[in-house]
Order: sequence, then structure tokens, then C-alpha cells
Amino acid sequence: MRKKLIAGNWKMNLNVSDTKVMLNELVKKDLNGEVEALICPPFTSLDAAGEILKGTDIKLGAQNVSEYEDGARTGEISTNMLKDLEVSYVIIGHSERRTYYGEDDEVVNAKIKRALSQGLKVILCVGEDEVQRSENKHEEIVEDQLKKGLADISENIENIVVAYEPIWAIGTGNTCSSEDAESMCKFIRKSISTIFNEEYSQSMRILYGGSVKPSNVKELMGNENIDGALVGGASLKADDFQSLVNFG
Ligand code: G2H
Repeated sequence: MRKKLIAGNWKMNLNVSDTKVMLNELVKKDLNGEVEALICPPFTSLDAAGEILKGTDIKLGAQNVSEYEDGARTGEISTNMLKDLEVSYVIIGHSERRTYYGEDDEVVNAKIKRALSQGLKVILCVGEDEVQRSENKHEEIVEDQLKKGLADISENIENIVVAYEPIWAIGTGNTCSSEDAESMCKFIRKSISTIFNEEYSQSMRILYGGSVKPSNVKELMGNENIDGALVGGASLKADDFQSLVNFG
């Protein structure tokens, strides 16, 4: 039985004061304990968020990490720095990082290896753009991202979560239909069984992301191969995040 995961990706939103207001409200709310809840604020809010979430069941995640251990890498954040702040998850390969910051599959692979080797859990994002979808290349693109992103990885593979995020559905309000999301998550599970093995593919969690909100989360979560959601815009308010976690 795969435990559902609802992960809030705040992106470049909410400063430290906003973070404190949101999370102090969230920790007072009743959340379904059967669902794992995760908040990934900007780096600047990790410390404050960690203080508020300490002792609760809500996990803390980061939105990115360096593939390097330490040293002269201006502007970068290491796995060690994240672990020091009790971060347990890191999002790697989000399409916004691939598109705006030139992260390719090789960099994504190096980041995943570094994070897994340091005991962090990884949410690997994959997904096709609008043109690739219209050309019916979505499966090919996603399979390629999975193969390259997960190449030569053998340790701590149980700490990998995959998030299917079709780029055309991100922040646009255009949700992928529940059927298409399920079909791609099922395809991802099949690909994972080839990359690793069948047993692992059955236990690995696969999330859907892209304009998930309180009004569509229940239908999406009702699918056999969708084990949670990576949520951007609708994760910024405590009420909305509670509704997402309590989707049932
Ligand atoms: C996709 C998602 C969160 P949103 O990027 O990862 O964002 O829910 O705003 O589409």
C-alpha cells in the first residue's frame, strides 16, 4: 500500500514573515494522518519553517540542491546545509529549473545521486511540453527523462518519488484530464520496472502535478497509479493546503 503524498511547492513565493503566518495557521488544522504532507518553501524560509513544523507530522522539503558537496559555488545550497535544517525531501528537475536555468538530464542525475547518497528523499519531476504532447511524443520524452535522470543509481532507490508534471498544465489552470494523468503515471510505473525492477515499481510513489487544486484533487487521487500531488499555487494558503491533504 503506497501512502499518498501531498507536496506543496511554494516556488519563489512567501517571505519569512509570510511563511510564519501560513505555517502557524496550518499546524493548528486537522490533517488526515493517512496522507503524508510536505511543504517545500524557498531556501530563505527553511529555517523558520523547520522551527514551526518541528514535532508535527508535516515534513520539510527544498526546491533544489547543488550536485556538488561544498566549496566555491556562489549562490548554491548543499545537501549538508539542507540536512542541517532537518530537510527530508528535495525536488529535483522541476520543469522551471530545466527551462529557465538550463538544467539538463545529466545535471538532474548528478543532483539525484548526491541527494540520495546523503539520505535525502528525492522528488524527480518529469513531463512533456505542449508541442511534444501535440506530436504524441509525451511517452518517449518522459521515458527518456526517467532513463537519463535515474541512470546508474542503485543506492537508496526507495527514497525516490517521481512527479509527472505536464508543462502545459503548470500554473496555467489547464489540468491534465484525470484519465491522461493516470495513463502517464501508469506508463511511468512501467518504465520504472524496466529501469529498476517490478517489485520496486509497485512500491514507488508517483505524483501528478500541474494546476492541482482543492476542486480537482479528489478525482485525481482516485486513480490507481496516482499516489499524490505536487502542488504550486494552491499550496500557499493554509485552508487550501488542508483541503488538499484532506481530499478524501
Ligand atoms: C507544477 C505545480 C507545482 P502549479 O509546477 O510543482 O505548480 O500547481 O501552480 O501548476
